[in-house]
Order: sequence, then structure tokens, then C-alpha cells
Amino acid sequence: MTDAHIIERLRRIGWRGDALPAEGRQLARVVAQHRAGYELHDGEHLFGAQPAGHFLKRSLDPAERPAVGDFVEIEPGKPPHIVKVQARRTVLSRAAAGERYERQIIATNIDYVLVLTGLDGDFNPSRIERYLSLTEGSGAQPVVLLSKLDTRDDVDALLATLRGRLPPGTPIHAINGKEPASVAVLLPYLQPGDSAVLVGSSGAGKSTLTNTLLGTERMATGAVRNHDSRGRHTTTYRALLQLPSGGCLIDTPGMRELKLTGEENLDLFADIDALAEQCRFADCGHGSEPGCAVQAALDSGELSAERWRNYLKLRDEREEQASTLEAKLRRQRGGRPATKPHGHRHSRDRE
Ligand SMILES: Nc1nc2c(ncn2[C@@H]2O[C@H](COP(=O)(O)OP(=O)(O)OP(=O)(O)O)[C@@H](O)[C@H]2O)c(=O)[nH]1
Ligand SMILES: [Mg+2]
Ligand SMILES: [Zn+2]
Repeated sequence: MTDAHIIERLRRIGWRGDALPAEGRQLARVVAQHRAGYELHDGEHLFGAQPAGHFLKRSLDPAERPAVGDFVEIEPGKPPHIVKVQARRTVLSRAAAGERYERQIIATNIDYVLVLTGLDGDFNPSRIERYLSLTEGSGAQPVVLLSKLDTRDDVDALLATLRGRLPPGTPIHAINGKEPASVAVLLPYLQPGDSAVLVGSSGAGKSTLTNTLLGTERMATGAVRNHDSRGRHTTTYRALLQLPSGGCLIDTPGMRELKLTGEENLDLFADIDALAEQCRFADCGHGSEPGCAVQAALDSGELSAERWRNYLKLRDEREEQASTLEAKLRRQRGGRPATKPHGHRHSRDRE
């Protein structure tokens, strides 16, 4: 098989590179990860693989292990072994729930993060803002999707509220995830070479939408509870699927907790930062200080109380996670001063 043929095949699963790995190694994409190993696809075939020993070392940051969406180099064998993860174009991650700080990868090498919320009891603008904050650090574009359009008729008002809250220009689409004609608005994000990941609570309709885009009932779906619209965690693992439109889509299990990693910049709330700079006192606590621009905006209704509260919550969480992350990096560096993950390195920190 010629290199051109191999590259053409890899393009089908979203590969953007141009240099194939060294002789004897093959390239494939991680489409699923199970306890027993990985499922890979090379553009033509689906096959199983195991991680090489160095990925299993306890000292290794779990974020460096192969994850769904990765392009990996494999060496033949029975089973084949993943020996290297290619540099990631984009990474969507969250912090693991619990005490210990750990970054968990949701998906890699994706162009779009499709944030799906049901227009039933699942609808919650603060949660959408949380997803968008996590997306900011990923390098991928967020797209806000509202499913179950067919279940209510006051959607225009909800859409207007959301448009008023999210940064101008954020794409928002309301869809019926069961209706092919309705989900066709997503095709521009799912063209050959594109990769997208679907995220949202259990029961939001991620697998229903995935099946409609696929044209087959590939993923299991489950009814939500009547009283609170919550799902039953039907999907249990992330799966990357090739769509008839040529793009790749990653369906994910509904997430119970979405903790920030500390690497977000909260650009989503840049307007609030700008507002706070107009307060009379530089150290304004935005309480009852005279000349507080934030209080004035809250009083006039220009800033909603709910959005302000969500901003404070996300900002505090981001700060706390950022200092935990910094302490962790400092420990890893043997007590030397830590550099910010995205910051510039000082010369004294160089190894
Ligand atoms: N009426 C209507 N029902 C929908 C729509 N989208 C999903 N549903 C229903 O919502 C329920 C949950 O859908 P799923 O696709 O299983 O939800 P999920 O997001 O994959 O949930 P998890 O896998 O648990 O994370 C199912 O009963 C679907 O039939 C929609 O657009 N309209
Ligand atoms: Mg599902
Ligand atoms: Zn103020």
C-alpha cells in the first residue's frame, strides 16, 4: 500500500498530519477504551490493542495515557501495542471528582464540543456556562445544542434568555434529536476531517442524536425519570463513530460532576471583569460600596443575579483548582518554584 493510500485512509478518521510514523509502525485512532484494552480504527478496520508497558507506570500522569480521540503509533503483535501518543491538537478535560487533583481527559483532537441540554427539566443556563468554561481551555469551538424541541412550545423565550447570557456569536441550535431533518443543522460541524464530541447530562439525548446522525440505532438509549428529567446513565463508555457526512463524533456517558481544572480563563465572563473595573474603588467587594458598577448593573437588570452568582462560583473554583494544580506541579518539580501551565518559563526554572 502506498503512503498516499494510507494517508487518504487516515483522513477518513480525522487525521490532519502529513508524516507517517517510522517503518514498522502503524497509525490508528483510539475509538474506545475499556478495562481490558483499547479499540482502535485505522480508517479501514476496527481492532483491539494494548498499551505498551511505559503507559502503565504509576508515576505517569494519567493524562499522558492514550485517550479517546488520540492518534497513536502501534507496533504489530498479538495483540498490537500502542507505543506512542501523537501530539494532541486539542484536549477537552475536567478535574476528577474527589479530593485528589487529577485531570481527566474527555476527548482529544476534536474541533467542536457539542454541549447538549434537554429543553425539559434538564435546562440550566448555569450548567451550560460551566461546560463552556471547560471548553475554553480545550482549543475546540463550543456549540450549544438544545434537544427535545418537540416537547414544548415556549422555546423562543428560553432561547432569548440563553442568547442574552452567552457571549455573542456562540452558536446555539434547538433540535429534535429524533428527527433527521432537524439535526441536519449540525452537518456543517461534521464534515470530512472534522471531529466533534457530545457532552451533557445523562438523559439529555446524546445517544439519540448520535443514532439519528448515524442513521442506525447503534448506541443504546434510555428513558428519563418523569419527575426530574434525569437519565439513568445508559451510555457507559466514550465511543468515536464515523458518520455518513464524513466527520467523526464522540458520544460520551452523562457526567455527574464537572469540576474545573484550574486552567480555564473564564473569557465567557469578560464583560463582568470589564464592569468590575469601573467600580469607584479598585478593591471593591461589589457589596454595598458606593460607586459599585456591578451593583448598579444588577439593580438595572443589565446583569442577572443568577449569572453573577454563577460567575463568582466558577471564579472561586477556578482559583482553588489553579492553586492545587500549582502545588501539585511544584511537588512534581521537587519543590522548585512552579511555572503556570500556560505561562512563560522563567530562565531559573529551566532544567
Ligand atoms: N421527544 C424527544 N425525546 C428525546 C430527544 N432526544 C432524546 N430524547 C429521549 O430522551 C431519553 C434519553 O436519551 P438518550 O439519548 O439515552 O440520552 P443520553 O444523553 O445518551 O444519556 P446517557 O447515555 O445516560 O448519558 C430517551 O428516552 C430519548 O428517546 C428529542 O429531541 N425529543
Ligand atoms: Mg447515551
Ligand atoms: Zn464593585
